[in-house]
Amino acid sequence: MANPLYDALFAPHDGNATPFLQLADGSTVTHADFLELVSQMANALGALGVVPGDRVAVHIEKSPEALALYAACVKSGAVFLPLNTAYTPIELSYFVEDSRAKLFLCDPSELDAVTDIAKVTGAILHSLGAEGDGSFMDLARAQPSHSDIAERKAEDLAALLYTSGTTGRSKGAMLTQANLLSNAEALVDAWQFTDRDVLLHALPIFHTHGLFVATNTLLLAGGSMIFLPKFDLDTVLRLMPKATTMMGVPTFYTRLLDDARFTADLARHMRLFISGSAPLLAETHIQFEQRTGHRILERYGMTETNMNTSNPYTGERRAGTVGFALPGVEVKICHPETGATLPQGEIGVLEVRGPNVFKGYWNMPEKTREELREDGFFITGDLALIDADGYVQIVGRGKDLIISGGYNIYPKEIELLLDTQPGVKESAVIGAPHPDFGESVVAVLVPEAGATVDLDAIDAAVRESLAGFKRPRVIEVIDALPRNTMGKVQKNQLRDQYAGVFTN
Ligand code: MCA
Ligand code: AMP
Repeated sequence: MANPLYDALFAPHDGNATPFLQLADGSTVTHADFLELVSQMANALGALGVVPGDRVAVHIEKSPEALALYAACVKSGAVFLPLNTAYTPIELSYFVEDSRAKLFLCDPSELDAVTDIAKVTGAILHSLGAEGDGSFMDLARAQPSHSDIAERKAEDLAALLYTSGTTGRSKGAMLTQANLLSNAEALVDAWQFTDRDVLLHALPIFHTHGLFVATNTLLLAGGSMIFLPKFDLDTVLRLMPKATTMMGVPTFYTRLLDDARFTADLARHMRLFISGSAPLLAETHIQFEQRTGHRILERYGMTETNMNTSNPYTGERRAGTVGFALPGVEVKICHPETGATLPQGEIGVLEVRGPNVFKGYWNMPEKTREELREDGFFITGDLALIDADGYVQIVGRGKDLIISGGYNIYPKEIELLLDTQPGVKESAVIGAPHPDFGESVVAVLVPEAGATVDLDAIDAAVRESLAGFKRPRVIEVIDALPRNTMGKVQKNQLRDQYAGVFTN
């Protein structure tokens, strides 16, 4: 019997009384404790009729139990489908329905709000709370603490992660066991993780960054994590002296730099700071080095591909670049229309191929064909160049995407909602530079002739439908959207016009 991901990440720690998770209150979860809970949860999944290949959708707060659930899915062959805790019930219904999840686990506090979703989709509904409470935990605790490891092949699905799309409809990226394992192996090697490492983990665990890049890498290396519910500056500053490494989005680093308590002394014993999910400003990189003596290591990835490139561990970590392709991964810069490979130094669309690249979009064969070439190259939609020394620079996005504090926001989803609001003729949503989040959302509305738009009502409608991080922080009302001769909205013009709304 084989289950490559479980065998590599989890099985080696079975029964070991070594520390795995150090919690904010000072308590520790050992590998043995963790894996015992994983077995109980795997048995609970079995008791609910979950079989290999079934999707388990989870909308639960970060906790050791939530992480154990990921491991339990791997162990029992289920496909783990984590969902952003900020999603509203309206957003959740799409994911549970589209994935045809067998089981939907929610926070105990939202049971009432999501009962209908389970009814309509036929998913079994259980709860799991951040304090280890909830009906699924009751079921798990009543189970034996040994469970079988489901047989899985390298190409079998381990996770389904939804990523928003330019049409406003999210796509489920199908990630195989081999995708996740090959990337964890590459990262342990590239960033020299060992069992002596302690990772300061303040990222959410419903995205690639906090779930796979952080957790899988540390599990494979045998290290431990200071596992925090969220990025809370005071807690991060308090616990940093116990860590050796940290992974974060650029907002983590700008928030640290904005606080005078973050000093070279506090970061003295740290081995490595890693940044990704959004561009790290060269200015942040430089300030960080001036303050601490550490050069942040920036890397680049996507939900569909895990990590693609990284600055070197030894060698120059170059500000404004995302380094070189990871071992086993190929990157090339292509012409946006023809797909032809461009000469070194030219800007084009970055394409990537390797064992890290996903299997395709769930139930969207056409989308898959559009973005994943027959020869295995995935079209990222990021605009990039490769400099004379081989460093990849992400210079922009060919896709209409806003990245706010590391969360991706597709304007189309917000525009579709705004366009249906009373008095609104049309809308355009853009990102503008934001001092804390890197970028934040601006909505530009055009009213129907003679109508006045009720901005408070619009804000309320957005809050009801969409996760808070997608909410436009500024709404501007104008007479007409700028268009080119073809009638296409000129978002670049709007971006220039509103570039200073958050910074001036
Ligand atoms: C929270 N809020 C936000 C964001 N986060 N608004 C805009 N952008 C955000 N990112 C809003 C909430 O809606 C709320 O608004 C208010 O801020 C306070 O919420 P809270 O949760 O307390 O915020 P926070 O703790 O300050 O969170 C900011 C954060 C967090 C720490 C930057 O967003 C975060 O942990 N981001 C990491 C995202 C991440 O892991 N990305 C990886 C994606 P209101 O008051 O109106 O209710 S994976 C990926 O991209 C690829 C694969 C890769 O390369 O890694
Ligand atoms: P996601 O869809 O959440 O996986 O986000 C992936 C996108 O985040 C990529 O396509 C890039 O646009 C962006 N991204 C991730 N890491 C970086 C980085 N280091 N620099 C610039 N953009 C990045």
